[in-house]
Amino acid sequence: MAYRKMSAEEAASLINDGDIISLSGFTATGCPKAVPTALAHKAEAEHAAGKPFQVGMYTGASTGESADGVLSRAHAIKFRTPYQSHKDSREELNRQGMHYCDLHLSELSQYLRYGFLPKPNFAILEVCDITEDGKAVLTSAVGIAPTIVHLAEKIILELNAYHPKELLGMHDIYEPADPPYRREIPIYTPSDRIGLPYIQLDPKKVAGIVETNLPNEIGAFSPLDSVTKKIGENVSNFLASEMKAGRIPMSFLPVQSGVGNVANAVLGAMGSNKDIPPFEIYTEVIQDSVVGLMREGHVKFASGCSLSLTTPVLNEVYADLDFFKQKFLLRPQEISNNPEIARRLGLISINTALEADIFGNINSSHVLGTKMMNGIGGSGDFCRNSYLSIFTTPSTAKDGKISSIVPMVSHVDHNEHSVKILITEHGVADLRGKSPVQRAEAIIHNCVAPEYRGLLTDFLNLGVKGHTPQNLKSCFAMHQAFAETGDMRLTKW
Ligand code: 0RQ
Repeated sequence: MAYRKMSAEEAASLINDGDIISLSGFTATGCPKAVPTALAHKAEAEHAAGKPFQVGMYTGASTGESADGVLSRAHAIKFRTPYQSHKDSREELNRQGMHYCDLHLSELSQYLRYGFLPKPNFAILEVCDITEDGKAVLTSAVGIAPTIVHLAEKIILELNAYHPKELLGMHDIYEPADPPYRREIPIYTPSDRIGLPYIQLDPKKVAGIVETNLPNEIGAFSPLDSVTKKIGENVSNFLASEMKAGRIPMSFLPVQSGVGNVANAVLGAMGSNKDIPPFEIYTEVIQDSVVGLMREGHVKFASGCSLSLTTPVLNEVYADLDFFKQKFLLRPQEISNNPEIARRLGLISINTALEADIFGNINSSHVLGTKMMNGIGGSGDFCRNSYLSIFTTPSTAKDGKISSIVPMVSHVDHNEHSVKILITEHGVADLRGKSPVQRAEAIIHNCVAPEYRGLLTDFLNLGVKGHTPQNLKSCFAMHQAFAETGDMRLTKW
């Protein structure tokens, strides 16, 4: 079958107001770029003509400037799930210009198959190759692509020459059956292959192919500072001590590590710790630090959902594809983040908190309780099901005016029952097997910044009776102080 080649504008013209589009990719990698950009222009033109134009949008995770950025600024998104991290999309949803459903990333594909959300009208995929009989090779991420090609009425392909066709073999495409027919997912080690190296789609559904040559849009990391470096050291020293204590096998366990600057720094520190043996990664985002660690032999293998690499580092991988194809495997997020597999493999999961409370609850998503930052992402998939769930955070934000550790989190993403370890630049609080008061003591003593330690100790000693001595009257006083004065450092409760 010969596919119809078309321009991005022609492809965008097929999409109507009220349609739902669904995109390949995961973080700003592997996402279509030309068609969403043309769609944003179409929306602007329609709005200028006084006509409504908005679409629903399903993605793997966040996207980049050429999808979330342009579409948010064009006010072209009505509904969005499951994760975003672009500043303009954040602004749009926080002013309630779009409805945003913040969802565990492993769940979206089955959510769609179960009919919990409407089926998409369009699946827009970035591919590096497509055969006449519909074998599509994805680029640097998988996301929800295997599911949306089946559910969508029409498929638009962006054939992006930036990514080599030789990526064939880096993906492992597998979609589980739905209950009551689902069986175990047969992954027993991070490198196990269980599916196909391409997506089999129906060529008859392909509305057109848009040819592009565009790089991914992953932003650079902030340089390591003394705080992120110390957090990294604290995590790696803690893991080495767990090994010595016999609670992590000498061969180590597969590691999952989250998004952002802190997560990138933590992995780097693990690689340079001599007491940690070479390890495997079973995660969703593979960030820059992994590539160096692989070359140095510290990371043996990485299974993920996306190569969330900055362009220079991705180019390095593409220049040495024979080496890296033996080392990386990209899976759908339904599999990379699967609770069954996280529990079976015994993952060590390391994610970043925006805020933690003294009793061990974590807020990963909401700034000061109301403003969405990014979303829960995969942190919930991993936190609840891993062998060891670690959260890291700098102890303060905004030059010490915010304590990341507060009496009660202003929004709960992960609760005290799942969070096992909290680590800041000051130290490690091991929460395993502790009562609420014991957890609070460990967190205040080991993790809280010195200038907030007295304040939080006094909070704990306010004399509240009960299993969890939470003072309901004062538990948000630090947040309120920040809202009123721009500083959480209260003088009294
Ligand atoms: O603000 O941007 O104005 O400087 O929050 O803080 O320290 O740079 O954090 O880049 O490591 O990201 C939780 C957002 C951390 C990320 C989060 C302010 C701070 C700064 C960012 P500025 P840092 P990082 C798998 C796992 C959820 C999803 C997840 C995330 C900005 O890791 O999105 O884990 N996680 N997925 O100043 C107010 C506080 C604050 C605060 C920090 N307590 N109150 N502002 N900040 N603490 C991957 C995927 O799911 C795809």
